Amino acid sequence: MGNVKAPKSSRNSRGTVACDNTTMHLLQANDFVAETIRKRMADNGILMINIVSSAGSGKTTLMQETVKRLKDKYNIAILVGDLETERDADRIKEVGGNALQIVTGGICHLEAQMIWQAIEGMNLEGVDILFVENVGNLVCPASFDLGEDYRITLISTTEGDDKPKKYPKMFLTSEMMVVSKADLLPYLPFSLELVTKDAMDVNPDIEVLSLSSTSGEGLDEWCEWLATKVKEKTTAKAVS
Ligand SMILES: Nc1nc2c(ncn2[C@@H]2O[C@H](COP(=O)(O)OP(=O)(O)OP(=O)(O)O)[C@@H](O)[C@H]2O)c(=O)[nH]1
Ligand SMILES: [Mg+2]
Repeated sequence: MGNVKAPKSSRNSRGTVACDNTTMHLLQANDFVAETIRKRMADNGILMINIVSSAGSGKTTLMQETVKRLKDKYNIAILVGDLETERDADRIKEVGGNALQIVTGGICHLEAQMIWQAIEGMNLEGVDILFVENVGNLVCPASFDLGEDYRITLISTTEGDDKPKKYPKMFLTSEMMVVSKADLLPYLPFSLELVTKDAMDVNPDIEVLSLSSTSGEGLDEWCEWLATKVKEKTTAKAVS
């Protein structure tokens, strides 16, 4: 296999592949749809980002701030997953964002099939970035590839700095860890150094960025990172 990584659904923190069972077959079906989505995004040059975290880590607030800062530069579409209510999509629309709510009706994660159904009903013409705000849950969404280019895990300073080693699959399958609510760092026993070390022990390739949607610190770096990735995606489409 060389450097080829196992699909995200079957990766675990011990570097082995999960055994063959019914759940694995379901995950393989998910991976098939995810690859179809990935190809569609590549054909359209759309950067797709899956935002995952525990409930309340600041995903929707970050989406709102991202829309406010980048809506004149990029065409951004956002799919938002929640068990119930359209509240998050409404919050994003309030700041001028193009958002569509996926109500999972009790399911604790988004699956590739849900994304496929949602994008069937969307006009993706001219879209530069498709964000998916996953259901707030640090466990189940780790197993479901949605066809994204990047999976980004938010961990807020209020959750405690011990999460990467307690919920390793999420950090193992993410390309970036965003430490959110950085404005609260002076008031909390949260070590940026420790959370970074633990996340890199789990996944040595993970990028780390700390930011606050409230104070604005780190948001320039966040927007610059997005701009770099949009450019890479557009260039990849141009040469394909
Ligand atoms: N101090 C501080 N509070 C924040 C920040 N970002 C979000 N919050 C607050 O944290 C709470 C949860 O934020 P949301 O953006 O709704 O979190 P979420 O991850 O989308 O939540 P779910 O969708 O329910 O999982 C809200 O009260 C926000 O105002 C931040 O950077 N600093
Ligand atoms: Mg939310």
